[in-house]
Amino acid sequence: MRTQVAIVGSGPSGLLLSQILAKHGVESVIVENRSKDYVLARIRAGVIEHGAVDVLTQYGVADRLHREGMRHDGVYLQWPGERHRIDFVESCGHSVWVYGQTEITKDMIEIREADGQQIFWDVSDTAIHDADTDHPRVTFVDADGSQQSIEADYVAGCDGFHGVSRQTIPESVRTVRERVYPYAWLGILAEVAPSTDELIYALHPDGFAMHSMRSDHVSRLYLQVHPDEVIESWSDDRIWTALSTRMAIDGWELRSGPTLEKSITPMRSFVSAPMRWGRLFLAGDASHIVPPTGAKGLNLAIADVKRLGTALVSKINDGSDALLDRYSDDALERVWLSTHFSWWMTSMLHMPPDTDPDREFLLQMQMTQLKYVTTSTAAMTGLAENYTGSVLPYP
Ligand code: RFL
Ligand code: PHB
Repeated sequence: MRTQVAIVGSGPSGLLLSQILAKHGVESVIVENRSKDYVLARIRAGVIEHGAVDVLTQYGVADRLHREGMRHDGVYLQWPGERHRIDFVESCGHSVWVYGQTEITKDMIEIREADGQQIFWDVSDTAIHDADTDHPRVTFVDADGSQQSIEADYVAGCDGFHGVSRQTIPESVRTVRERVYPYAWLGILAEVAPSTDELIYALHPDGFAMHSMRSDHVSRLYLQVHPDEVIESWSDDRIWTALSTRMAIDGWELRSGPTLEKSITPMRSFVSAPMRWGRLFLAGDASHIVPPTGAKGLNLAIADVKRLGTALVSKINDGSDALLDRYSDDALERVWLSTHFSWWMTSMLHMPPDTDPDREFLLQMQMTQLKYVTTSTAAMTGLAENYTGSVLPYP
């Protein structure tokens, strides 16, 4: 079969790209190696920058986000005995929205399918061929076991960190910059009303803890754990006790409830550049990963895809190469800004391992940073403009 843009991956990046292209009359086909049910159930991000909300709104996929999402005008930073609020609106004039990535994905799949988008679910053996020529191809085995081939003008690699797109780019062309953190996040989704009006990020001698939410009756919470921990050794009781201890503050109580999901995620910063090789363009987690502490992963994916979609439309509809040629360099500017912010937030809020020879020094740096960022107007503004994604304009 033939299409204008072959999209590998039906996560937020691939779905949004197909939506942007369709709005400008450009045809695409998506191939996804998981089942639709699996993609619809995957639980991930929850915080959306105002600029990302604007992009989703502009492309007609944010109606439910505007009805059900929660606008947050600030965030709490905490350490034992103290909880401080950073007011985003006062500091930088912007807010963020709390609305699950699971819901964004669901909304986009519904809209794309209603629009007639071709999505191959449950494929295997995806491979990208001849991306450095004028005739790239994506081959795969479909859900029925038939071999398929898509000839396209361009290929968009939107297949996340473990996908095949990035690996298609020869090692000799790619530069990887990476940091693997000596801790992981244990996350739970729980059927209980949030115990807070805004997100809490807490540093505690037992490790980091954080309280987020999905709705007025579903909470999302995280604990710093050792990267080798297995979820089986964390009973609900153990998790709630750890959360209550690490987030304890006088006059406040953490409500607990049945867990709907729990999992452990390793943490890394990873950037592979360039984001283009010939007619193959990478977007989102396929090209870069950030630790979740700054809530940047999904937002970076949305910013990449807005930029890539606009550039592809400009080339395909108007014959202009200018935006496509600048895509990688321009996208990487925001990638590095968010990589820095996520690394900074992560370093400020997680307990260094007992084995770190610099542990006592690092702890002192963390407390100094936390006190500074919660008292200096300039430092608060820095956090607020990075957290809300307002340092750089959206493309
Ligand atoms: P995704 O979502 O990984 O989607 C890639 C899709 O490609 C498919 N795929 C393939 N398809 C075909 N052939 C192959 N060979 C394929 N290999 C893979 C996959 O099945 C999948 O459907 O990447 P995308 O679209 O770039 O989106 C990125 C975001 O999902 C990610 O950055 C965020 O979830 C990160 N993240 C957060 N980001 C935020 O902005 N705010 C947050 O609050 C936030 N919290 C989080 C997070 C990620 C987390 N985890 C589990 C990694 C919290 C957690 C716990
Ligand atoms: C979430 O709601 O899942 C979430 C919120 C903020 C983060 C990371 C994850 O920094």
